Amino acid sequence: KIDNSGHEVRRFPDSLLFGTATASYQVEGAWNEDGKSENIWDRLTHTQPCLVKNCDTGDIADNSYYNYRRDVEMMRELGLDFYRFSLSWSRVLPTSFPDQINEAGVNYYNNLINEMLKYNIQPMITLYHWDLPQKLQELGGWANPHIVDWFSDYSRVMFELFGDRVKYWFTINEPREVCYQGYAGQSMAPAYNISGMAEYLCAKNLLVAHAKVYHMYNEEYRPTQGGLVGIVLSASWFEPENEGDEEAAEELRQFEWGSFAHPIFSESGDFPPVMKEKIAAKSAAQGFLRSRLPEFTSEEIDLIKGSSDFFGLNHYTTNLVYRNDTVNGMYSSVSYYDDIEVGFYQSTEWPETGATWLKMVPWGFYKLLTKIREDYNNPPVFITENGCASREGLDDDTRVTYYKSYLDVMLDAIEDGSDVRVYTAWSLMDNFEWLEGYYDRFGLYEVDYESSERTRTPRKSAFLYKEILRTRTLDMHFEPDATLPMTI
Ligand code: GBH
Repeated sequence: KIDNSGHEVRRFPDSLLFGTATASYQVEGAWNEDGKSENIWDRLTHTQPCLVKNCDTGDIADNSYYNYRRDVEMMRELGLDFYRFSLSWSRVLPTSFPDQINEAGVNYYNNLINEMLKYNIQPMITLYHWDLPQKLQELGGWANPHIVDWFSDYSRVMFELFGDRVKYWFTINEPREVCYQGYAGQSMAPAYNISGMAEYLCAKNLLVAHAKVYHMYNEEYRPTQGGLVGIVLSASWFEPENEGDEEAAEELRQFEWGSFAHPIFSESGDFPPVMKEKIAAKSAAQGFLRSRLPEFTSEEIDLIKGSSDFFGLNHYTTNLVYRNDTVNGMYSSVSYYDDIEVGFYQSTEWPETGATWLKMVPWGFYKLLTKIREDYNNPPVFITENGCASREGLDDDTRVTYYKSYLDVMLDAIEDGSDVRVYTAWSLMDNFEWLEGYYDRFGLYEVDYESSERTRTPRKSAFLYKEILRTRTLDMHFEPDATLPMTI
């Protein structure tokens, strides 16, 4: 289709929903107010402060606990169909358990939900976006199999409280980051750093917990509440560095996201075969009496298989992969990367954005969507996060180019038959970017951290997104202007 000025303009499917996302610890602030208890990010930022850039904390963040009306106003300015946010477990259940429900915390989420619904903006809720109550961490967190019950009980209370109005639920955001960064590594709370061991326990327990909650919703709440529930996986695209590296690239894909996608979305279920084989062989050679990758029972395999109404996908960037069986020069050491035996990096030729790990590689997004369609029998895909970082300032031309080019290839994948139903820009506004503090900015709106109001101002990309949502088309030549007034 050609517009008046002769440009190619592509139309999005009428049924595609557009929104933006945030997460509780990244935006809410009010870390110890109105009865909220401590979570693992409160603990990490307060006891190891300078692990985070500039020693930043989420104590105040965007102060959304008090600014929710402005947040909804921004959603209206953009013309969003939905807004994805997460619940702070320790805000609603300060003891971690359902014996005490914190009314003030519940009121906050009710106010936010009701304000959105007033303007026909659908709430999409993530139950767990990384801020585990500290008490549960001290009991082992996701490495303790009892988390299956803890997470089920918490989720049940949330379905009871909000499920009359909320029709889209995400159980867990990015198991890969939860387990591989938080338990194997130390770039996420709780920073256990027990690689080759803790992440696999975490993965197993997390998948069972997710599946239990899926079935609980499916059997007990769906009949009356009628919503959808699924998981959100992070997946980078992994491209072989050379032709001979396809096997290495595929193995990395299976470890990085197949570990969570295969048990849920494949026909056979269970962890990916290559992951089971590699870890079992490594474990035996290292003198372990059993594989460091725990096994599922056949009941658990069946429970997990098919336990998501859609493939929730967070995608940001692409890496090149090569075979490396002397990872870090420490072949005999027990670790996740030693189990995989690959190395990866980003090409210096790819355009940079404001985050060191995030280069702009739209064709990787296309390849990933194609692979999901082919490997998992074309599931409905919800893009639950996509976006890039910038620094301060309203002229975020790189982000404008990023969104145009990633949406363009998403349309290519849809034309090929990918069943993409939801697209979510990360993020509505700048927020606490975990170990990067407030340095990496992902917002369509800039947040002024010098102002006590945490003033929000639309960037160029906000005007682009608004135009895309208004017209439901993608015009590669549209040039947004951030000096215009933003209207509703
Ligand atoms: C998402 O994670 C999160 O869901 C969201 O909360 C976050 O704000 C958003 O992305 C933006 O980061 O190469 O060692 O520096 C994305 C997961 C985070 C995985 C950064 C790769 C880089 C690790 N990615 N991480 S490193």
